[in-house]
Amino acid sequence: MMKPVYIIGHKNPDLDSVASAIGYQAYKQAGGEGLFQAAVAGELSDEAVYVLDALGFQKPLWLKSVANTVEDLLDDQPLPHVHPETSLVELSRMMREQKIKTVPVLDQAGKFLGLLTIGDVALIFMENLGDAGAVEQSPRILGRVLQQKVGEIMKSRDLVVFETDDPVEEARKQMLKSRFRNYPVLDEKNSYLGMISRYHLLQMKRKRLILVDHNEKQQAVDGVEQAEILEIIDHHRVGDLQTISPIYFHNEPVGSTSTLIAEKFLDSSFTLDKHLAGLLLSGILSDTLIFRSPTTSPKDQKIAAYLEQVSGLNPIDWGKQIFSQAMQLGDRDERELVGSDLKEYSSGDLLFAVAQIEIIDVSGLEVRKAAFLAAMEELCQERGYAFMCLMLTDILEESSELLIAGRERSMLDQALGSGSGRNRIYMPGVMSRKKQILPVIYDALRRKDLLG
Ligand SMILES: [Mn+2]
Repeated sequence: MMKPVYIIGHKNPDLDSVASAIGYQAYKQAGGEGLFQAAVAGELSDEAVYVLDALGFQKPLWLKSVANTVEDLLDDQPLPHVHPETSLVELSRMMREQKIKTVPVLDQAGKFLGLLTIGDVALIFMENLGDAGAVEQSPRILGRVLQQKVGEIMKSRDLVVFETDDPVEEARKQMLKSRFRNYPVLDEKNSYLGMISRYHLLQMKRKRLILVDHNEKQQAVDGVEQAEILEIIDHHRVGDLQTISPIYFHNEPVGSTSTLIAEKFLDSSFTLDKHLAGLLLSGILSDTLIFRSPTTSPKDQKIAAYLEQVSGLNPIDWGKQIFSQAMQLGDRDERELVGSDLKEYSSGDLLFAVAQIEIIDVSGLEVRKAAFLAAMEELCQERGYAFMCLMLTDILEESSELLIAGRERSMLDQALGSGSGRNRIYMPGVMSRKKQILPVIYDALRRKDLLG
């Protein structure tokens, strides 16, 4: 049971973060350095679902948390087990030869039925011999005892059993309270996976991660502080994650992480297949808003031309198709839409969020703006954002309208707009959250700090 390295993007996974996770899994796997598994930290965006489906990809594994769980305590090799019809003679031999003190009893399908400890076995002998009084009786009694089957004497009640996704902290408390020597670990289908003991707490192997398309703790999968980060590949500002050892950290101001992943294939001898080329191209088109975003770099253009060749997809046509068909605006309420591409940020104790909706024509959203603002106020209340803003970005017109909410929204209004006190700011030429909005917010926060 080898545990994979998870390659995972940010929460509220967008197309670029999903494409780069899948792409980097293929790249690492081609390198043959071990087992890698693309994962996502939340429900996929409509756009990502649409593109994965169109290009024939499975949805990556959804990891709800990477906090330490009982799974991380298990040895790679599970210890031996017995079946209910195993005799006590066989069981005793096994315990002696393998030097084990607790043996699980499983049915033919590997489901857990109970267990036997060396103490249980000793007790059975002692109880049977107990009142015999006469030593000469003992061989006969022993013979009878040894004929018994494991199924008749195993313990199947009052056991402390763990499931793979139980938090380690919880397991630790239980172990200290109950003080058994060993504890069976089962999956949700009651299949036996191994045995853990207090010794395993010291040997715990944390979950291993490669982060793509983000590097801020606030945006990372829950429990990231307990995991081991092996690499980061990103194109955002450098945030606040800390690592214990030096790691491979590739951060470059290009339009998408998919660009960086595709470049790795280009620089290697690995072949990039047609579908994956299409997926990485989609990641670039999505993040650069079909090359219109000011984040677009010459490298994005160059890599996209290469991916166009391999995939046979025309970037402009395919890009428009992604943006026009992907977002299911009609089916979703305002709260869902605001949350679908929302990123949280922190500065000192202050928490805020910037969400974005990018579409071909935003005029259809006019009637929903009041409802968007109400949903945003609600989110600020619930999650403790000092303020939040929603960018309604019109890809063809190359502009955004910003809706702003929260108790400190006047700060945002002053930083971004005229300070007119309105909660809507029209910004021609603004399309990029990270390049045109975030720096302005951080700058305003910094000045506010300086002035006290
Ligand atoms: Mn990205």
